[in-house]
Amino acid sequence: MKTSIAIIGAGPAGLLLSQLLHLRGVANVVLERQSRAYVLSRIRAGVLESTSVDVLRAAGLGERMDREGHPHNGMRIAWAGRDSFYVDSGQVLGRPFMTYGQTQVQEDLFAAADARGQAVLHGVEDVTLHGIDSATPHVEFSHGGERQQLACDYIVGCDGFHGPSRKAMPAGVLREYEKVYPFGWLGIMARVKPLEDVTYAYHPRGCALASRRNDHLGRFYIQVPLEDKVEDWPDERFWPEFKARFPAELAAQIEEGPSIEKSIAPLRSFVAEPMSHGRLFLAGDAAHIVPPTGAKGLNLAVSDVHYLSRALGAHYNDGNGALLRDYSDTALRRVWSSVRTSWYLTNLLHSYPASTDFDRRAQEHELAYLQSSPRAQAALAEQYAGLPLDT
Ligand code: FAS
Ligand code: PHB
Repeated sequence: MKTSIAIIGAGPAGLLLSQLLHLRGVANVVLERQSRAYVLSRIRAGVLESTSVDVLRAAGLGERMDREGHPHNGMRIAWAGRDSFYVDSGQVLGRPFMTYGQTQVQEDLFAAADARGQAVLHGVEDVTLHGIDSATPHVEFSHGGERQQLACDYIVGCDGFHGPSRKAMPAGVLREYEKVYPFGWLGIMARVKPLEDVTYAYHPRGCALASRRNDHLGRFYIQVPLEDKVEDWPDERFWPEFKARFPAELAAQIEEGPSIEKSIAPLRSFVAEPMSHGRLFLAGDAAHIVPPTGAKGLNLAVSDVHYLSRALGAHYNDGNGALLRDYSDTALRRVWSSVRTSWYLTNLLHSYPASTDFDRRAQEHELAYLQSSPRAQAALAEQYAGLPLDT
């Protein structure tokens, strides 16, 4: 098999890159380890920055998102049982961000791939990358019981944090930056009326977040100790704890109901630099991980492939390699902006086990300052809802 671009991974990064490359006339093949059903079964992100909405619309993926997605002109922060405040990103950016589930984005991406007759090979195993320092790289994999080769001009690793691509970088090339947080997030999905706003709560008992997928489907999270398991949190324990972390007037609006999905994820920040070497490029979680506090993971996957598809298009269509050469630096500017925002919000909104009284007082006064300062809120608003892609 031969193509121009070999894409490893059919998550949001891989499938969106495939669509964007198709629109620029650049041939590509997507290799995915899991079945389509498994990929679609994963419950993950829910917030799309205004810039991600633009990229998806430009890629011809806006019709259902605009019909079923929910625009938001800001998000709400509640803390320590006091009144909450609204960070008005619509006023700062002049446009809304969107809640629209990653599952729905993924469904739309698969539908677009089917519509264009895209080669997406599911069930591939033992993917190995070869020749990334040569002009003729290729990918080897097992599929349908046979060992196969995909010759290409470039390989793009969209295979998530645990995939083979980042590990295929030659020794000594990568610099890795990591921060592991001393807690996790328990997330549930429930068929209940959600709060109107994406609402974060800081409380000494821990962080909580109320989000939504549609008017009848809410997505709810609480900070939990790292050692907790899903079975430690039956619904009858979850709901009182969740509501205890919100001020009374918000807690009174929270509708309880049976969870239809429940999972726990640890929180970490991770960045691998550079995001390219020779003929290998990394995009999405293959290169970076952010704690979900800033709703940045999916949005960084979108911005990475926006930059990379533009660069590959310039290379193939205009013979201009400059954007490709600058891809890593360009993508990393936005990655570190989002990593910092996620780290800031994680520190602002979580109760750290090792916090001293001093730490807690300083945290409360940071929240009080944010609540009191339109300028501080404007800075957070633009970083949360969507910095311009080309700053
Ligand atoms: P993905 O991990 O989505 O996709 C990688 C793909 O590569 C997968 O389909 C995988 O099967 C495939 N793959 C891996 N190894 C392979 C191999 N050897 N061969 C072939 N294919 C291979 N982000 C938010 O913004 N908000 C959230 O609330 C949020 N919650 C999350 C909860 C969990 C449990 C997790 C794990 C992540 C969460 N994220 C969240 C982050 C998440 O949305 C990612 O940022 C997003 O999926 C990134 O997309 P990709 O880079 O495409 O990686
Ligand atoms: C979600 O809707 O799943 C969501 C929203 C905001 C976050 C994280 C997750 O920060």
